[in-house]
Amino acid sequence: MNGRRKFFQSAAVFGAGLFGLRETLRAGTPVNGFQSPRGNESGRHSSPFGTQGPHAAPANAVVHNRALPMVTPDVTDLPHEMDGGVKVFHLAAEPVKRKIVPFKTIDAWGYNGSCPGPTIQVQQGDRVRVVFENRLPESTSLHWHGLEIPIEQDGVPYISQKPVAPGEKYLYEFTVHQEGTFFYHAHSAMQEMMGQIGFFVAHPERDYKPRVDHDYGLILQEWAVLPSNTIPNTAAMEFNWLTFNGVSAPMTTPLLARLGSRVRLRILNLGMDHHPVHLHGHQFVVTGTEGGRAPESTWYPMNTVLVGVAQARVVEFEAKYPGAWMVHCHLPHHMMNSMMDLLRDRQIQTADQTEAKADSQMMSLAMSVPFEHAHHAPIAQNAESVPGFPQDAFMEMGMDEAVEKPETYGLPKNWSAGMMGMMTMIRVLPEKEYEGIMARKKTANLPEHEEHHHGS
Ligand SMILES: [Cu+2]
Repeated sequence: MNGRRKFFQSAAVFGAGLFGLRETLRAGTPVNGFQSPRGNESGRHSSPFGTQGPHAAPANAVVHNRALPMVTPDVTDLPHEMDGGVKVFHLAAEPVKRKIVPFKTIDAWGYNGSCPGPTIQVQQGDRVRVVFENRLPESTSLHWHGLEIPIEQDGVPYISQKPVAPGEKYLYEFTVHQEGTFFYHAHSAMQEMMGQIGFFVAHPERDYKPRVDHDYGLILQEWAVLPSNTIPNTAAMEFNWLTFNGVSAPMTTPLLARLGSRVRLRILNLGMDHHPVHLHGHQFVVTGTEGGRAPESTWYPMNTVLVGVAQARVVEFEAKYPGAWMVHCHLPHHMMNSMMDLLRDRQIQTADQTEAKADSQMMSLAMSVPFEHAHHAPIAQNAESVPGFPQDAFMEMGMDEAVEKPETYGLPKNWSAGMMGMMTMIRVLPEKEYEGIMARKKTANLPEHEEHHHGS
């Protein structure tokens, strides 16, 4: 016991000074700057679509400001410019280094320095042009998943277009007559598994009812990356890293909601598995799919929604209860990070395990990772004699400081030890606390972010 206590103390000291954690975090999360600061959370006061949209609200419509934009935590929005009545976006497919947790960076492929790619948001009825550039070492194309557009725009190599060769540009242009949660992706299976996907959200011409106060998007992805390796094995059928918007818990940025507000969550899956996504403490209704809005007559209460491959599920709920509520895939192995990675050549075995061994494993981890605190919850005196031990005993690692950001402000100490894999939280906050965090975000987001902007 004594030995362990000592180890954990020294691990704490050792881990604390290792890196400039803030820098590590920022540098590893590409173009994480402008998803939020103005308007998104307050929602009612501004729109990223400005007033220049080609479609004035019909005279008889209830005019709030248009379209509360969706926020994609840990992923940025793709800006556009106007060319006459056309919204023009620039999208480049390219290799991306993605820090998925503080101690693991992978070589994924994505768009504009981001994996998943930046979120495209348009208004139903918009004419959209995407100037696409291929900076990958091989040919690719862009498929617009779920959109009813002419076959020439469908983005399937050889069938609807010539593959876009490395270094080439390609123009996509179409009118979006639908509303809903769509996505873009490469139409090549292995490229999809390298991360080539992004949201394409079409906001409805008239607001959905009831209106929501917060709108969040999560992309589910899975990766097979061997220990001490950075390149996903796209042929693997077993996955050891599971991400929301390209990061695993506890690096996922918590979603924030005002107490009493209505929240929309759009969940999109492109991988090899279907994911049952569960929300704690509240019931939700499924208000839409990858095909658009679902009629209210089809809504019924639930708290776990199965998001199948190539599907989107949109859920809404009233944030009635204050607290930090988990949102996570409920497959047990998807609620973990790859321990093999941390232990490298060693591994936790459910036979022949001793505390001393576990301690030495934790030590190897603490020395390679900027943890300020490595620990595990109490175990029984006779734990080692109980068949099956250990299970979760050595998995919990506090790294609050390594993943600290305004959205984590005020969480209980070691909160990060309880979060792994495809997991985030929605923090339902009373007005004052909510505004406090918003103020912190504003300060944190302002100047330095520009320096780390990778995109183009
Ligand atoms: Cu899952």
